[in-house]
Amino acid sequence: MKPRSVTLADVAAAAGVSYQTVSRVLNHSASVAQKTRQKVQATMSELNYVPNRVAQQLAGKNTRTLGLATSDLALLAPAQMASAIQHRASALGYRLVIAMAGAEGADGAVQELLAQRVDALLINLPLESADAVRIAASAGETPSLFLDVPDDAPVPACQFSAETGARQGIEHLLALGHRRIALLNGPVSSVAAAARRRSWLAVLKEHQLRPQVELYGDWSAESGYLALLSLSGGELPEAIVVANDQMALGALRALHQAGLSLPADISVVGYDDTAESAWYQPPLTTVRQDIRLLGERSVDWLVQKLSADKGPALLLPFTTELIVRETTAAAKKPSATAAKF
Ligand code: IPT
Repeated sequence: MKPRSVTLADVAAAAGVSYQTVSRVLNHSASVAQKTRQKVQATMSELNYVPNRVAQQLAGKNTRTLGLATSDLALLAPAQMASAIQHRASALGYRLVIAMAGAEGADGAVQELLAQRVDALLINLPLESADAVRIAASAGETPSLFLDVPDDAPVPACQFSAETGARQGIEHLLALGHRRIALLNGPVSSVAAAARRRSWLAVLKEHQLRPQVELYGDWSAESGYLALLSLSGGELPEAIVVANDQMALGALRALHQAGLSLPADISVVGYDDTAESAWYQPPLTTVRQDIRLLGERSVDWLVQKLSADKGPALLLPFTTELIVRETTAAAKKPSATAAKF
């Protein structure tokens, strides 16, 4: 016979507290004294008590579940964001349900999460303002926080200023004396990629410069590698500013294969500073978005919104930081730089 599973009432009896107290501990209520909480938790683990989340959900209005609709988790930045969000959510007693946007796009992913009765939504998908507004409306009462929308989108958003970030990368190259600068842009479908490109072009214009060449990739290392191969035979730029570190990784590989050494022959600056970027060869100079911090703050904001009568203040854009490592150096004297790729 299957042994009877341990119930909440069993825990209450063994810990010598009421049923309600055990329930409050499970729901992370602040009204339980520290000592009582510890006693209840110790009893739960002694008895191997496994809370029945489904029953809890059916009994209450809240499911203590957050939903994350995200870009493809095969990409490092969204994956590291999801990791930070999941850690923070569990620390605050929330479960996380993830939906990657597939063929159904953002709307499908959000509907899938709403069907699982999530309390609130995080949306890390590149969305134009009008799409974000439509999705926020389709979520009805469920609070939503957007992580990849234009700066002026009229929805709650938590993100880095693409304008400042892109400026930091390219101004670093200009300050080192580089003038013949190539852009390796992200995909045209990305709002953030478009914003980074706009900012690079604006900075170049301020210096009466234009990009030597514009290349496009899809954020992956392979696309960065292939984009650089298309330069083959042309005049080598002095520097390349890249819309993310993964594409920079592929670019580094192509440059290495062409027999060029960094930063002596060419400078490269990336964008993101995902955890791997310090381990590239050479270690990558890049613009850091503290993705972990952003993920944590996003969860905090939503949880605060769920628990307070008055919503928390709107989040201001986060600031990026230039991290100078070993892929950038001062421009050479003009005569030495007109090498072919
Ligand atoms: C953006 C990253 O910078 C880029 O590397 C790529 O992973 C992209 O996400 C995927 O959508 S960060 C985003 C919050 C603007």
